[in-house]
Amino acid sequence: MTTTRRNFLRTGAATLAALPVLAAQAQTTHTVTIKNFAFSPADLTIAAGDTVTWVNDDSTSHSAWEDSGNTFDTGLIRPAGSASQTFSGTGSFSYRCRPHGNMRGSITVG
Ligand SMILES: [Cu+2]
Repeated sequence: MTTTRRNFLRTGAATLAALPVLAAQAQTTHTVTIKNFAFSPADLTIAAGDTVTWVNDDSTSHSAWEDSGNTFDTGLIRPAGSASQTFSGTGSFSYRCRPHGNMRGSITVG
């Protein structure tokens, strides 16, 4: 079978049209559980566009506060509560719980 120029162009256009769908499907929500005064997983690597949801399984309020204070701050998450943050750009972000500064974690956006 001969591939005509017209067929080639049609195939190429179909491939390009599928790309945004693939990009949308690649976005993932990751869960970080807060329990016993610790983030789990403490260190998490995600892709740009992904969302991290912190779920507080402890009986006291916690937060996830990026160290520089400029990238994200969930504010206090009450027991059984959760907070989410979407990371659009790449980078490495260390964070801590504001009331309990020894609770530490990191998000690496690759
Ligand atoms: Cu805390």
